[in-house]
Amino acid sequence: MVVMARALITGITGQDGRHLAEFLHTKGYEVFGLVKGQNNPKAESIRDEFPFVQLVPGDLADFSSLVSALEMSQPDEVYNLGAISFVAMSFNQAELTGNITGLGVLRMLEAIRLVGGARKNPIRFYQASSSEMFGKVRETPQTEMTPFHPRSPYGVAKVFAHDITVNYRESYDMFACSGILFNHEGPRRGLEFVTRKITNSVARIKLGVQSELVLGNLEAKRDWGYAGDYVEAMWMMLQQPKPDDFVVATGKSHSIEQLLEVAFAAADLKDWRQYVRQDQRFFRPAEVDLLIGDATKAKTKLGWQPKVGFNELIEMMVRHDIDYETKRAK
Ligand code: F7E
Repeated sequence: MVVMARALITGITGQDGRHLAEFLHTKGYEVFGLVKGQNNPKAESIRDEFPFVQLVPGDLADFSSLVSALEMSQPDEVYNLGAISFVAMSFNQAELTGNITGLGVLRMLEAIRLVGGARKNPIRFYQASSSEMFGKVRETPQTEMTPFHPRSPYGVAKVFAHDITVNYRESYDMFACSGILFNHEGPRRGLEFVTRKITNSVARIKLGVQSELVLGNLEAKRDWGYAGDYVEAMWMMLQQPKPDDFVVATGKSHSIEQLLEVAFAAADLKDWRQYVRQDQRFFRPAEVDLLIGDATKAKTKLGWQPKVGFNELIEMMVRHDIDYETKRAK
């Protein structure tokens, strides 16, 4: 009898949770997704789009709910993708961000120690670490060895989460890995993030339902890759003989201005400057100016490679948003 591997994903309703659920399903996994709240509309959309996912109630703010979720799902692998993930929001809801994005990881590690301790095969744990931990960067490009200097409550919470994951690996010999993922995008990205905000606005401008696009800092540079490529790296990390941490990035950086250039051109709109206005409201109290990752370790040890390039990614998102907005207008 073939026994299917079992995976529990937190953050199943987010962009990465959806990509990972799909990916693990194609690999033959039984997929469980942690969903919080009562009558959660996002959980409903998971039921509709991914009927193979078994939803388990629980919240990263509630330790005993994590214990129950692990007992219910009996996972071989836990992917912790759940977080308050919007950097701008973390400045206004710093305590909540610390509690979910930071302490939530400690609760999950403790729950795994408690429930997984008695198992023959230890539960393997993946933590979604972030390039935001590098913040005011100490070196370029950034590697697994680059010191952290976070610039937001989100970044600070992710540093705690990263360090506690390393600490549990070293203290309790847990199979715990962190993927230090640089920005990763796609049509499933939330509209609050800059790539999707731009590609969706471009689509709406093209269709004549929006006239301007209001943004913050256009000079920031990010290493943007495709989310579908990045979830494969998460899975690869948990298939290694030993747990470790890996940077996942494309190695190429672009400014928001370059992003605007590519996005407007993808919809045959000339001169993005005539549509874009800057407003103080979208600037952050402290900014991360430049991120560019060196994924050599992931390439050599995991055999991971990004497949989708920057222009291809933005063009894919603009195409998707033109379709999406055309359907919405009908
Ligand atoms: O901002 C600038 C903004 O919100 C990118 C998350 O997934 O990646 C993401 O964090 C840049 C920043 O992503 C607007 O100031 C200008 O410099 O798309 P974002 P992020 O903050 O880089 C990392 C790896 C994560 O871990 C996070 O969870 O764009 N920017 N004008 C703007 N950003 C937004 N959102 N909206 C604007 O109007």
